[in-house]
Amino acid sequence: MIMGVLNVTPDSFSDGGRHLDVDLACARALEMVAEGADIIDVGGESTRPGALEISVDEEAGRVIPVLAALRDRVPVPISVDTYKAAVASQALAAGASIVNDISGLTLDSALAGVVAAAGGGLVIGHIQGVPRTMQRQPSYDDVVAEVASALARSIEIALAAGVAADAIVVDPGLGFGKLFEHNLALLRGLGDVAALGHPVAVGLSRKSFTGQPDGVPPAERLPATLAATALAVAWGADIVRVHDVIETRRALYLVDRMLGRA
Ligand code: HH2
Repeated sequence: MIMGVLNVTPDSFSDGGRHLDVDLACARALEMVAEGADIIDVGGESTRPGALEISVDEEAGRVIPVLAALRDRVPVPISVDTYKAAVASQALAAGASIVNDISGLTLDSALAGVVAAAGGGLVIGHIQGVPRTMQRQPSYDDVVAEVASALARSIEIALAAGVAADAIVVDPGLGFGKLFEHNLALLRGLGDVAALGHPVAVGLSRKSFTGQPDGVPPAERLPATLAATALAVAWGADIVRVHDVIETRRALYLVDRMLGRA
């Protein structure tokens, strides 16, 4: 499945500032659906390395009007990209049916209960630290084992709060407190994440590791993004979170055919 990224922020590293206006955001959501997106992921706070946390009111003020406008116009599920229970609760009431928590329930302990009460879906991501400082000194002895066991702990918390087992997706959190080699190890080890028994999402679209070794800027990272996305799907990703929906759809058509899956 393709999860199309819609950042309603001034500062996201790739699409920041493009969809701050509600009409522009809706237009991009509808465009992504027409291009083949299976889920639209609406975010109101950038979690790029170094990003500062914003208030609940500021984040909700960005995403809620967009969710309300999309509610009856978008024929696919909408997720809200937030780790804050107070934002998630308003978003679920406004039309989102999935909460995409990059922190895997580590930054706001009330989030699981909010998702459970609404009967929503939950994407559990992995992060080491918090966005502001996560890339300063990420450190692991065995990144794949540590991420898998942290995700397993978060799954337990979600289940204990009443989130349905079949509504949980796991995500290794590429770039969230991870060095280049950590991201590569996690991609190679996606099978261990899949072994947790839930669908696996990955977000690698235009992230800085796709700009190596030349340090190319986000606008020039699509070729490496598509190559890595193809391998991620072959290695176990079920959902890919991307900025470039039509390009991904075309690439994955061939990948699925090559894998004998379609
Ligand atoms: N990455 C970002 C945001 N949300 N959600 C999931 N499940 N997985 C990810 O890897 C992931 C995510 C960061 O990317 P982006 O939204 O493009 O940038 P920013 O945080 O600057 O808004």
